[in-house]
Amino acid sequence: MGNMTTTGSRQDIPGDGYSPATPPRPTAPETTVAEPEETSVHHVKTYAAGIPAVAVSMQRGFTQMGPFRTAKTFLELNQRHGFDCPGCAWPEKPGGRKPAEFCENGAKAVAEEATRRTVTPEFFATHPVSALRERSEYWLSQQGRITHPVILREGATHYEPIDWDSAYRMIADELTGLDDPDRAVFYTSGRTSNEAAFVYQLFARSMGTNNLPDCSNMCHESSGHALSTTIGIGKGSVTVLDIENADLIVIAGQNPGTNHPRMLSILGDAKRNGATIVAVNPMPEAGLMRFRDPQRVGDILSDGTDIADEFLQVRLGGDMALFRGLAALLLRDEKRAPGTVFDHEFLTEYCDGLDDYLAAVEQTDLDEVLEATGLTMEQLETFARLWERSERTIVCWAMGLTQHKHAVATIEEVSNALLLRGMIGKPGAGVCPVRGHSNVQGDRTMGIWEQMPESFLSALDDEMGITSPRDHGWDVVDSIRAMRDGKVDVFMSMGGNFLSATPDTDATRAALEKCRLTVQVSTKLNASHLHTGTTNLILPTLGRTDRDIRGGKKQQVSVEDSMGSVHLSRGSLRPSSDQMRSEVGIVCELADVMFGADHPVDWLGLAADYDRIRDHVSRIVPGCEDFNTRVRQPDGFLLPHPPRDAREFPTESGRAQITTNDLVWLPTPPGRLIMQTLRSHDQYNTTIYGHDDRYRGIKGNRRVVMVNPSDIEAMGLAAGQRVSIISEFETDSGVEERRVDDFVVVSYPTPPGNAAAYYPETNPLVPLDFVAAKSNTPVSKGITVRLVAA
Ligand SMILES: Nc1nc2c(c(=O)[nH]1)N[C@H]1C(S)=C(S)[C@@H](COP(=O)(O)OP(=O)(O)OC[C@H]3O[C@@H](n4cnc5c(=O)[nH]c(N)nc54)[C@H](O)[C@@H]3O)O[C@H]1N2
Ligand SMILES: Nc1nc2c(c(=O)[nH]1)N[C@H]1C(S)=C(S)[C@@H](COP(=O)(O)OP(=O)(O)OC[C@H]3O[C@@H](n4cnc5c(=O)[nH]c(N)nc54)[C@H](O)[C@@H]3O)O[C@H]1N2
Ligand SMILES: [Mo]
Repeated sequence: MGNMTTTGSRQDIPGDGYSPATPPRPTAPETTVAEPEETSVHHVKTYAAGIPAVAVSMQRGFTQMGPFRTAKTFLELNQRHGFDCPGCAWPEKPGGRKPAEFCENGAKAVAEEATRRTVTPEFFATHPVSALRERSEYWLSQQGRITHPVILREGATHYEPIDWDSAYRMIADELTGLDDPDRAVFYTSGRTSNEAAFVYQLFARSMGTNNLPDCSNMCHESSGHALSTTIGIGKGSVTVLDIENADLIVIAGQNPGTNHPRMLSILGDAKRNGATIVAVNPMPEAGLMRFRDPQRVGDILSDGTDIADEFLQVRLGGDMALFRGLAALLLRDEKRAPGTVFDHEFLTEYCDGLDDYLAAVEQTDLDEVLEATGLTMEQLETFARLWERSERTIVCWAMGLTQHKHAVATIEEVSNALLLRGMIGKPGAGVCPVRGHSNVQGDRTMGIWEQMPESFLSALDDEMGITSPRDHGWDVVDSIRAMRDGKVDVFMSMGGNFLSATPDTDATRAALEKCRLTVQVSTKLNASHLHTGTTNLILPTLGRTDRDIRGGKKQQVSVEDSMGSVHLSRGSLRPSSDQMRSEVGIVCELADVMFGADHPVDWLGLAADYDRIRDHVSRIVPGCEDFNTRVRQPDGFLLPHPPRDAREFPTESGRAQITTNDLVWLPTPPGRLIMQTLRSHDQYNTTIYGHDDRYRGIKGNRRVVMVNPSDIEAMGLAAGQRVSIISEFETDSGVEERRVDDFVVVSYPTPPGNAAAYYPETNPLVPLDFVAAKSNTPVSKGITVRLVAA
């Protein structure tokens, strides 16, 4: 399998030390949380899922929820009449859903939300904020669900309870008193439902600002930007059915075994249908290598399915060079046998920009490609051969492509390679940016974006009777800059953990502390509640799993998955406190206090019946017509996607754009490493479940830096040694440095010159101004660092 040399043994399943065959059965949820002690490093796993994954799921459920709630919760997860998994945005397979349509990490995400542990006013009375600041994100998130609205008043040492009406009054007074509505910023994290997202952006725009940064700015913004340019719509062009029917699937910069485990089942199906799968990744990720489907008895008993047929262990940031190199070989072969490689009919009928691009491809220096990618000519030739033979090619990607300086250009290069062979808008082929948060794509559809197009704004104004501002607002990075520069008084956050998720933690902390009022609508405690504006409010909200009753009616919300399919989600668990309110309720009640009864929007009416929100949306968002009826169909409905549906490209010229960019890659400077920040198997973004990274064989500590053994030796270090990581960032006035201490060096088969460490512990190393061209996404996967012995 490719050039993978360092792997663990596949026989090590029963004794891997993590996976009891039968999970323990505590009768009540556990309540004590210990901080971690030490690191140990085992073999890198070469398989994912299987029995250990099932055992972990059940154990997580018991620990957080107790047995009864566990059974109820897992039975309803991702079922037609249940709730949508808050874990990731991977779609459920339409039609026959399997009895347990979830994965180990979905189960963890659910257990974390449905936990019976609680953070009450008594908790806040006994824990001063100064003490909570010393705690890790792990400890904070393990305390459980926040039960009551609480306020941290100016100069206070503790949070204290506040009633909802006073909280709304305080926010409304602050917002009404602003000199300029743009002195307020409204952040959204991608778990927010369509309905909540819609009323939230309506609130911000009614107030007069487009300052609607969201987690997508740090996530797939580069994909949206690139695809809008190339195919005219910033969303993926394939469905699950396409994946099952593709004959070549390339998975670049994505770790599905951990972050989208349900994707592995579908990849397994695709393989059984004859697909070849190519993994492009600096890390030999377990999920890409071998997969045991816990839903297939045969797989559990055997070694499972080899997922990747080819493993291209690319250097960090080498993907643009890989796809340019591919194009160079395609051009060479097309010249040798004209008409056999390129899809000329497609190119002539649908595409612009071919000649300029081929002129650039002609100039490709293949030696540079090999240096940039770290691959061999043989691997590049194999990749080209697979690409040329494929009739139905799909490229899937995630953060490994989007979080680079040249992310937009890289994704445009991927798109070029597909367009050359006419791989957009036919069954089994296309682009597949795999989204992160479970509703991050839906939030955008509902208007959460600082630069929504005029077509949306004017439809919104006509339907709702408001006048939306037209100037673009601030995204995440620009919001932090504005806070830093004293331009923001009020920061509100609909979910998420703004402080820890954003780059340059120290700078962001200082920026947040400059606000007069910060407000978080949250389910669980996190660091953003502890480094705040002068006054801070935490408003406790219902999650996906919670029953939501309003106006005497059981409400349901909707979400859009990674492939543009919209469906309902209904929570059913009894909330941990009667003080929690739904996100929709919170926004609408606040708006009612703020705008009064004369406002053109009937805010309280919307909160009493979410169908009314969907009715408005159905008249504003193309493709959502008849929302309430269609979303109640068994699998919901699919939003239109002109390139996928009809090879129509809604670009300015009406044609797909083949784009030409200068080749960029990331050489490693002498004595330095290029480092990526990524997720372990035991976290959901900044919510840390535990300190093990099972598939990578790392146990007991997250403050580790994974380095190739040859680099460890060259730097005169040793595995297990404690180091500081110092990042270097060139500016006009010299090199800026940032530093984190107390990390342990782990010897790991990452490419020479490349390193990896976990997010969010390493976010202090990512400079605020180090962003991707065009998308403004923080460069979390390509920072220059040096390691210094402690
Ligand atoms: N359990 C769980 N599920 C999640 C999340 C979670 O935290 N936990 N987060 C959710 C969210 S918001 C998101 S966005 C997704 C994230 O899903 P991923 O994008 O899979 O997440 P990362 O851990 O950031 O992994 C990036 C992968 O890209 C590789 N990579 C890094 N740099 C490069 C590069 O330059 N080139 C290539 N080819 N590969 C590279 C890394 O080695 C790693 O395998 O997952 C979602 N699902
Ligand atoms: N260095 C580095 N930084 C990164 C990344 C990286 O790979 N490397 N990845 C980036 C990516 S892809 C993303 S998406 C962002 C994630 O950024 P965010 O979305 O801001 O962060 P999360 O950790 O997902 O937010 C967790 C918090 O959300 C709240 N929450 C959970 N569920 C709900 C809910 O249903 N409703 C409400 N109101 N609140 C809820 C809880 O209080 C919890 O503490 O981080 C980005 N930052
Ligand atoms: Mo994300």
